[in-house]
Amino acid sequence: MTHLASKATALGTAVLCLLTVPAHAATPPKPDLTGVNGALRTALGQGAPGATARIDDHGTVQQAAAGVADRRSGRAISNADRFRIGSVTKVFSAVVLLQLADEGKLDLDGSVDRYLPGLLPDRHITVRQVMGHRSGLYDYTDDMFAQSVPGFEAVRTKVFTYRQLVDRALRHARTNAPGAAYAYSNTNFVVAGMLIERLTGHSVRTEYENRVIKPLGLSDTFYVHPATSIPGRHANGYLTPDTAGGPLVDATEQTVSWAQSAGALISSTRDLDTFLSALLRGRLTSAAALREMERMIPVDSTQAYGLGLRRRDLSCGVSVYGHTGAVQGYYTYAFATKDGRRTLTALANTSNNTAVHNTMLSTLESVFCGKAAKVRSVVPVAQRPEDVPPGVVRR
Ligand code: REX
Repeated sequence: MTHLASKATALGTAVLCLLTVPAHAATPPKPDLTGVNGALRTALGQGAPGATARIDDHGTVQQAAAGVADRRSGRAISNADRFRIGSVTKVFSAVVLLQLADEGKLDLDGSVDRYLPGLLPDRHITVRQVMGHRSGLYDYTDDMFAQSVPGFEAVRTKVFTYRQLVDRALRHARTNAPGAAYAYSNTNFVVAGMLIERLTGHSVRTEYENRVIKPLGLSDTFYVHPATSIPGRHANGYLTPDTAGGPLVDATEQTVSWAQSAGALISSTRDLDTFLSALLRGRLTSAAALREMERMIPVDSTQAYGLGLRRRDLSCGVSVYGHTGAVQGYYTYAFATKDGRRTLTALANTSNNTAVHNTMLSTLESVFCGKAAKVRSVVPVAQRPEDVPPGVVRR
């Protein structure tokens, strides 16, 4: 064999190795910041006033931002702006519950009825089923926000008790028998908030602060319910109306009482990167509790759900862990590699806009699959996963 031929064979073997090593076992390719910037600009073209992304890759931070935080003043949006994180709140609630399990105060396989007697009609519903959206409890936000703008304006300044929210859910038939199927429902994480308050004797605010916010030094993270303002520098949020071409509604000021422990936290891209990395690196719970959180039930061909934690399987074979969030005016994307060493938090300051949502999801491809990302074009409505009720984007 000539020298050249042996080199060619070695190269061939190397290429073959690269192709056969399972992608999840390999280090993900370098983040593609050009792809991220392109996605943010596309989101602007699709109606988002502003969009940002912050990547922390083994301690190296890269940031991108496009558009405005405030349409009236025209102030540019940046990664220093705070915003409403919607369902990323569920990860915080799950962490508190898992810490309580670590302390021996909560049995994940115990019945909710054991801790909150008489709350739910079915005594067989377990804590684990609630945290994994397998309880069958109807999502009261489905009818609350059937009409996006009127639904929002009807609750913008309302203050609900947890029980009122659960009662709204119980007016509807359950979606499945306990444990029988995955069906995403905010009701589950309202029950989670009730469990936290019952087991600790404190508000969820106190528990988020003492167990997560203070220990990690998350200085942009707040639970202010039922106050309606975001403290300090923040991005305004703009709800897209259901009627095409209608004016955006500034939804920044609201109690978010309709979500509470299912979605009312305020944070920043930096704090969410720090939070997810700490969680996945085992700094917030025992290793055993983290494993429970990461035990996933498939949602569809590209997603799975654990306990308050989503997994998304990307086009290059890399899987990422975190959560999406959607409250009026804000789409949030907070995901990390399983080892917590690379994190992405992205934000668009609009919601109820499927095109913007799909574009923002493509930032995950750019960040975790790099230039090789096969960015999927806008998913036709008919192909949307089962856990997305009509009009509510919740992937
Ligand atoms: C509420 C309606 C959607 C939003 C919702 N939000 O369930 C929770 C959440 C808190 O963040 N879930 C996300 C409204 C999706 C998740 O878990 O990933 N939509 C809007 C409508 C639709 O009103 N008619 O888009 O602003």
